[in-house]
Amino acid sequence: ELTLFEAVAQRIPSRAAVATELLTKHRDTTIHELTVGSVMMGMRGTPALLWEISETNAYGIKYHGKTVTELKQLLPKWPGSTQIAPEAMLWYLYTAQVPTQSQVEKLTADLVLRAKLPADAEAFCDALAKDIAADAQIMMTLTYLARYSKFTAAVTKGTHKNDLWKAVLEDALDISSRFPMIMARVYANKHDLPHQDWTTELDLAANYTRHIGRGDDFDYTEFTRLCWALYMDHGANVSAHAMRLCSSAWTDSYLMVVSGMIAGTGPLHAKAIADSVMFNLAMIRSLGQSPSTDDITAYVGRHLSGGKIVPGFGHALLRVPDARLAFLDEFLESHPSSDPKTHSFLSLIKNINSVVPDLLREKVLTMKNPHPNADALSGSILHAYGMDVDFMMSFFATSRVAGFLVQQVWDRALGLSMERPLSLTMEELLAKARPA
Ligand code: NMX
Ligand code: MLT
Repeated sequence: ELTLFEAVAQRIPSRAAVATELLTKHRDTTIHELTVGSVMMGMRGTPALLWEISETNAYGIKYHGKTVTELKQLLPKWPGSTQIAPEAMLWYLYTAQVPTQSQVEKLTADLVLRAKLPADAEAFCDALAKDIAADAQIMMTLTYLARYSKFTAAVTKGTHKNDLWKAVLEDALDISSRFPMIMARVYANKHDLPHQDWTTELDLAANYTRHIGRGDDFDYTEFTRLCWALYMDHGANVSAHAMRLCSSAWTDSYLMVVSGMIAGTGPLHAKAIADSVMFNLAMIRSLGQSPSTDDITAYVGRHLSGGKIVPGFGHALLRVPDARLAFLDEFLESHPSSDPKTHSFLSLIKNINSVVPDLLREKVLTMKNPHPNADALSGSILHAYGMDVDFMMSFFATSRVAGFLVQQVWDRALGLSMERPLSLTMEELLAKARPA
């Protein structure tokens, strides 16, 4: 049975052959016409970045040709769990192969053993002031850990560029397990909980929930597995694009990951998860626990009249409802809360999500997709499980980062070039656009 390193090594020649064909036979073939709109409007719809791990378009995402629904049937799960094991998803993203249960178990044991932070990094993390936002503490600890980058060490040592992917894969696996470990450590520090040693008896999600004092809550662990498997990749979104850019310049994997997190702090991107929760809570404070549809419509209408964004709605790429939302909905159906207050809170969020699209259609005529995106529900479920809003971006970044690190390994395995598009002024653009 192959190890992950062997499985990646085995796949490289066939993928390198495709890259060579593209670069030799088809290098000058036109695949897209660039318009003024592409340049002026954030490159929407411009197919410009090579992506090895998924095809993401207006209709959703396929990982190596398969939908999440298909992968839910195919990929191994942990005993007693109904969710894709995130570690199995990770293996699949790296190799395009469905792993055996024992391959997932061995990968997971390896990840858990890598999770332990060096003592100086633990001390650094523990010394951070508790009132620094969780996301910032996690970024600071990752930045500190850059001194341990095996990729940087390999570059400094003068390793042949064809072999750098191996050092990136080492960093990638270290970070994929250290990230949730750091998040758990920061949570425990902020909540005065004792630290737990991670055990190879448990998968990453179960170690994480145990560390944050929620090991007995099986549904919480299941929700964690669901989200970590579901959010690993979504193509060239803002945070992944930031990481892709840094990766292209051989930035070390720890700092590259921090670049993605910084990009995620934008309210139009991952901060929308926390913002959606805060928006909903503010609405409840203003309208009470069971507002009518008319009350919700009037409240959101006033918000829109102020020229503000409703977090959790719209999408830059998807032109169909966000498939991840259906998975979150299905989770709520199959794991109803026994607490009536939580149950009614989540029912209200679902009601808000069903009322707002019509209002957006009416009030924001230019909006291309008024449906709720995954962020309209994900954070509220986490909130219902008791998670503080300043951890929410990191909770989802845990898996986005692990997924993007797969891409970084392939960036180096395929020897992709540094990103450096041309910039142009509006005058240059006008000169190109105006008829001669
Ligand atoms: N609330 C109010 N106005 C909106 C919203 C919204 N949720 N979404 C889009 N618009 C406006 C947008 O500002 C733009 O206005 P204008 O014509 O004045 O420039 C107009 O509608 C057209 O926007 P679109 O072309 O439909 O969307 P775009 O690609 O520019 O932006 C988002 C996509 C996701 C940035 C935008 O929908 C948004 O800001 N949503 C709220 C924040 C959010 O939920 N982000 C998370 C994204 C998804 N995710 O899963 O991470
Ligand atoms: C994401 O998962 O990053 C969001 O859906 C945003 C995007 O894909 O642009």
